[in-house]
Amino acid sequence: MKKRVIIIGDVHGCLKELTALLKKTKFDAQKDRLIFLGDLINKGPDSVGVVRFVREGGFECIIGNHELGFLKSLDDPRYFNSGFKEFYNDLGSEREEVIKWLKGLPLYIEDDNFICIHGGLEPGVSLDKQRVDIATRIRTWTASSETINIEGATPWYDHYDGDKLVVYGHWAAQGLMIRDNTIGLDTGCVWGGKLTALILPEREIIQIEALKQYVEP
Ligand SMILES: [Mn+2]
Repeated sequence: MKKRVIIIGDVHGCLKELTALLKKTKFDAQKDRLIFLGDLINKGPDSVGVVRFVREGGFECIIGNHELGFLKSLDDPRYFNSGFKEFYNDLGSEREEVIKWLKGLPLYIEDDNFICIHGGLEPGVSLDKQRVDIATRIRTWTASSETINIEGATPWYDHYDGDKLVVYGHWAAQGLMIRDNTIGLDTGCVWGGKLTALILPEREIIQIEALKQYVEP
């Protein structure tokens, strides 16, 4: 059995930072399990390179709202924005394979001791019933209206009382958020922040500073 589980927050095309971060963790593909929290693509300099690294390495990845949005935009031109167009064009000869791979990404990964999901868990909904549009985007939750992400509302994790550690990304404005049973790992690398890895079971945090600010928050 692999000894360490290394979980990486939102990469958004920051391949150089990813390479440096894995080096800093002393990642060993033979010994470590490597999991990505989704949002590999968009905003940053090398989305194709990041996807290639994860896909060709056979590493695990869950789907983020940016992968989901990209797949939706292929069916509905209204969502095919400049970022998605660039990624689509840059994929070149890999395009068909990558689209197939993205379509196969799971919404979550569940282990004996942890759950990985991009945004978070919709309160009151079991893991296997989580809705993809919500679980990839949720930050805050308002019980009465069933709406999500109203500013100032309660974070979804305030409603989570499970024993399994939930590891999520997506909330770069919040940054690294360590609680007893939830850990948020999106530290805004593409905004000039950091790229973060969590190592289980020790709960060790390892980070790399962004080389630059690629986009404005
Ligand atoms: Mn996201």
